[in-house]
Amino acid sequence: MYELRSAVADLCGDVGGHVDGAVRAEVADVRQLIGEPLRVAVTGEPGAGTSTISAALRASLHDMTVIDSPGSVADAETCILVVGQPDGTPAPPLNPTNTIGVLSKIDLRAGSGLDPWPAAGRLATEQAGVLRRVVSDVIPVVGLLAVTVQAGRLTPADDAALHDLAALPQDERNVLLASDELFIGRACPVPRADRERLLQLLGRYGIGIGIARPIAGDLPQLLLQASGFARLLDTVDRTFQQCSDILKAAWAVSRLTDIATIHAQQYLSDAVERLVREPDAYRLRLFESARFAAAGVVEFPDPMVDELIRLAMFDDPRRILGLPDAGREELVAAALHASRPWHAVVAGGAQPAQNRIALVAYRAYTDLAARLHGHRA
Ligand SMILES: Nc1nc2c(ncn2[C@@H]2O[C@H](COP(=O)(O)OP(=O)(O)O)[C@@H](O)[C@H]2O)c(=O)[nH]1
Ligand SMILES: [Mg+2]
Repeated sequence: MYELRSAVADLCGDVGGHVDGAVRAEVADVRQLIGEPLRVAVTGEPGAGTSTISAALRASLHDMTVIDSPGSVADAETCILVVGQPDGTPAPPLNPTNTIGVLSKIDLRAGSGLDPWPAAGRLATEQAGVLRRVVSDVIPVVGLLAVTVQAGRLTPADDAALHDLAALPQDERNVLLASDELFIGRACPVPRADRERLLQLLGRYGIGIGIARPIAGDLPQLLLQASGFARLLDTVDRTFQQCSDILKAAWAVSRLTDIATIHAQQYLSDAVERLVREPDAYRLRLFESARFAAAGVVEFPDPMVDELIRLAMFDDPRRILGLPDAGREELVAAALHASRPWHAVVAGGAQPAQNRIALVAYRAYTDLAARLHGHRA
């Protein structure tokens, strides 16, 4: 299989022999990074819960490098934006092709004792709309519960303390769980230090779940479910990990382009240009188009932007066309059908930037149809 990242690594090797000094070192750096695991930078406003999400991801992802980068965005192929206060400060210049949004601390958004999930789901959907030029989705989570479970922080002593709390009269439990101050400060048979620790590990939402669990309930399992973290891991897997070839290659190409520009290095910029024009590298052209369209730099209707993203990110025709069960004939027809609106953009005399992107998409669909057709013969 053609690997984009190998093609870019080869380019780095070749260019290294033709340039020297700082440029050679920077190109060697890029080559080195291409071979390393995919990096995800986790960013957000201070206090949004960035470090907590980073720690939970680090404990869960074994083939990705997680960079906790509050404030500014670290250099990485992918990004997770932790949304703190909705309508807070403007989002950093990120892009839906490689950024997932997370709405964290959702347990703190509901009144005490209430299920935060219904409101969190609505708020996340609303934020996903507001941030649709910045992130591909906004996923609500309780980061605190995710890190406590995934990093294995709960001890048998914590479990025992939860059991002791569960044995208290219902009224007493309700009062304890009414506020952090009452939970820590009120006289109670469970030692204060134990309660402080539980509050730090689980928050009142998690403690409530621990207390209410059925006798045979698996506590980590229940807490993880309540954290909503599985959906985030699944999205990271589907849209980052499974697309790591294009994400790493696109990142490297954009780094190399920057290096060529900064150092006015013609040999390097020519080499990048040649690579990007190669027929096998069409997904790099698609990725660039998807990036511009998704960020709103070039205007297209949302469904067309989604098509560009799928064309750039996925290899599997069924995933690109959104037809998981289709046979070849149906896929060929769908690819040709999907090419038409893009052809119409080109034929309609659009702006040059729109035109270029529409041509790239049109060719991608017609090539896909031809490839599928060829397979059948
Ligand atoms: N209740 C609750 N507290 C959280 C959650 N996530 C983080 N926190 C707490 O919020 C505080 C700030 O979190 P941190 O991850 O350090 O935020 P950062 O400044 O964005 O890195 C810490 O005391 C965390 O324990 C959450 O999902 N629920
Ligand atoms: Mg932090």
